[in-house]
Amino acid sequence: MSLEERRRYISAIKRASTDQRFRRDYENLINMHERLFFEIIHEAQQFLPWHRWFILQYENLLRRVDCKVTVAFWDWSLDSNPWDASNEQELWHSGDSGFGGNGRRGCVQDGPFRQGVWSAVTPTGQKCLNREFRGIPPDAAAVREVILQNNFVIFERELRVNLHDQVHCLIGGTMCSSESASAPEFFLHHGFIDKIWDDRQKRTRNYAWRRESLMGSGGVQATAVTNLSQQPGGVRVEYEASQRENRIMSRLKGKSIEQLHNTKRKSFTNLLEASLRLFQVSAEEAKKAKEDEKILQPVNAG
Ligand SMILES: [Cu+2]
Repeated sequence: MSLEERRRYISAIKRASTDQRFRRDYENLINMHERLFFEIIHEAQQFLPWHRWFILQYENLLRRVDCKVTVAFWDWSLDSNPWDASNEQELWHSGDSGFGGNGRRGCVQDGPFRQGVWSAVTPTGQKCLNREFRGIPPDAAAVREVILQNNFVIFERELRVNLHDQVHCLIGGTMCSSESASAPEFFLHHGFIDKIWDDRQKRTRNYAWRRESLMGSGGVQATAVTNLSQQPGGVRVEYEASQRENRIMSRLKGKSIEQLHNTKRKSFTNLLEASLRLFQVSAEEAKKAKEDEKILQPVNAG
């Protein structure tokens, strides 16, 4: 996004979360995620379609504020220094086109969502937005390995546990809690998780979703959101790759999982116990995720 687009996106979030006209709907939406946190929305059965539906509800709300806004995504796999906030181009910059940076004693102290200027909505009241950056997210080669996974059950688990759960807790603070949806970066992270699912859907659709209602959706079927070009309400979604992504992908495309695994690259942070705990990953699933991680990590750590 250009800096101007980012400013516009941020001001739409701020208006949706503070303006009387939108505030009630915003609270209801954000708090729904907290209420359902320990239900099947974070299990294989509904994780991907539920969050795709949830992003769309959020986008629909933002579009009532500003009809030209769409939910953006943050590709954390492309940043060699993911927590950099030193210049305007960085997500975590303190200016009005950035999301602000790391918390100090928890609370975020700079940028448009800083303490005293903006509060996170939670079921128990308003709180400062918390962040506790730590570690290195999985890199582009690891993400590519996940996309190349032909077995849907393994793909879904890697995407959910190794990528999604993990990055929630690498950002830390609010994002590593059941109140995570109240952090504005929640939707940037989920936009990217959804894009990865879409990237695999473009490769193969070797999985049929069950006809079942998504929790709390008032009857929207999981199957109603699986095709990104035909979302509820006549919405068509396209994820646009950045130039950076295209550049990096031109080096990775055509490589097998095995070749990616053997490519010399930097390793990333191993699964945090905090993320396994938060998302209540079962002992059996955690064991498999740790096995998968050995394949996603490079054999030749640079
Ligand atoms: Cu969630």
